[in-house]
Amino acid sequence: MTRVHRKNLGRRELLKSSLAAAGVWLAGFREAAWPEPVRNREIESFQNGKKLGIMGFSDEEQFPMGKLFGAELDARLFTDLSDLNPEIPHETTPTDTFYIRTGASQLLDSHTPWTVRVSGLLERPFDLSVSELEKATQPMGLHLLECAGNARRVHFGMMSVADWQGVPLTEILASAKAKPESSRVLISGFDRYVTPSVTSQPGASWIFTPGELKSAQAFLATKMNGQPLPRDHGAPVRLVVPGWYGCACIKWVNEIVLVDEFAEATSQMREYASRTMQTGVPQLAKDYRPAAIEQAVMPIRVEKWFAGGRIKYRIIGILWGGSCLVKSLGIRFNPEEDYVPVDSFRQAANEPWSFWEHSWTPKKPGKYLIWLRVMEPAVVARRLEAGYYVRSVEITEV
Ligand SMILES: Nc1nc2c(c(=O)[nH]1)N[C@H]1C(S)=C(S)[C@@H](COP(=O)(O)O)O[C@H]1N2
Ligand SMILES: [Mo]
Repeated sequence: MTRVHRKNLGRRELLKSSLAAAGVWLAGFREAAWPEPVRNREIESFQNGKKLGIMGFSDEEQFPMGKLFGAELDARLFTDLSDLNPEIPHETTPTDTFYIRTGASQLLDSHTPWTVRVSGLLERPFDLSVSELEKATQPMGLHLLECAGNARRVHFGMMSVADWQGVPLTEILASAKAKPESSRVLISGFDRYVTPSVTSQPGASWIFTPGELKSAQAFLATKMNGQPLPRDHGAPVRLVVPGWYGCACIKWVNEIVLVDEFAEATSQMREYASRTMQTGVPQLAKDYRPAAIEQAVMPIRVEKWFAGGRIKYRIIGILWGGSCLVKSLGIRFNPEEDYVPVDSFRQAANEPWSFWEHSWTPKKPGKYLIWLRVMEPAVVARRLEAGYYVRSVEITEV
C-alpha cells in the first residue's frame, strides 16, 4: 500500500485492508518508531525524592530466583524480573539467569556429531550438520521467550530476553524440494529422559505452516548472547519462533519433517492447547491457531519513595507480546480506585519488551490488586483481561 493511499483511509478501513496484508503489516509495525515517552510531572517528582525501599508483591511464594533446581523435565530456573532497569530499553537477560523449563536430558549423547534430519514430503531427504548450521549462522536480534505456563506463583519468572544468532528456517526450507502435497513443517527435538517427570510429558515437537515460520521470522539458534547455546537451552541447536510461546521453541532440534494437511497434532501441541488458547484440543495440526503471545502488561516492581513532601509509590512494569503498538495503558488499584492512564510508557516495538512507569499515592493503607489494561478495544489481550498478570501489594504507610 502506498503512503498516499494509506492517508485516505479511515481507521477502520485501514485496519481491515492492513489485516488483509497481515504479513507485511506486522513486519512494518514491528519496526515503526513511536514518539518519546510522555514524561509527566508526577514521574519527574521522583528525581528530587528519596527511595525508601522496594515493596514485595503479596501472595507470591518464596522461590530461589535465578537459580537452577530439579533435573531433566522437572528442571526449572526462574528469572528475576524485578530488577530490570527501564533506562536500558534493550536490556537482555544474562545467559546464566535466563529461565529454564526442562533441563538437558542425561541421555543426550554429546560425543557423536549432531545432525538435523530433513525428511518427509520432499524430493531428497538430507542431514544438516552442526558445522553447516554454524557456517550459515547470522545475527537474529533480541527476542523474548515466555513459557505458556508462566505464573504468579513463580513471580512470572518464566520469561527472559536474549540476543540470538542462528539460521532462518526459510533458508533451510529453501534447500528442500518440497512435494506438492507438503503443506506443513514438523520440527522435533530430542526429548527422552532418565527420570520420569511429575509434571510434564516427554515428547517435544510442533507443526507450523511455512507461512507462519516466515512471518514470525523463526530460526534455528546456535548461539545466545554471543556464546554457543548452553546444554540446558537446547545445545547444539534449538528453534526460536519470535512472538510465540516457549512451548513452540523446541530445544535439541534433531528433525524437520515436511508433512501434509492431515498431519495429527503432536503431543506437545495437545499438552499446551489450553495454555496457547486453542478451542478445545484439536486432533489435527491444521486446526491449531498460532501459539502467539497476545499483548500483555504487568508490574515488575513497586518502589516506596519520599518525594514532593510525601510518601508515594513508583510502579515499574513491562509490556510484551502483541503485534501492534499500544497507544495508551490504564492502571487500576483495586478495590479502591478506578482505571487511570499510566503516566509514562515507551513502546518502540512489540519485541522484545518495553517499560512503563506510574506514580501512585494511595489514600489509605490496605491490600491492593494492581490491574493493567490496554485502552484500545481493537487490541486482543485475553490473558491480560482475564487477570492472569494481576499482582497485589500491601500498603502500610501513605
Ligand atoms: N526438547 C524440548 N524442547 C522444549 C521443551 C522440552 O521440554 N523439550 N520445553 C519447551 C518449553 S515448554 C519452553 S517454555 C521452552 C523453554 O526454553 P528455555 O528453557 O531455554 O527457556 O523450551 C521448549 N522447548
Ligand atoms: Mo513452556
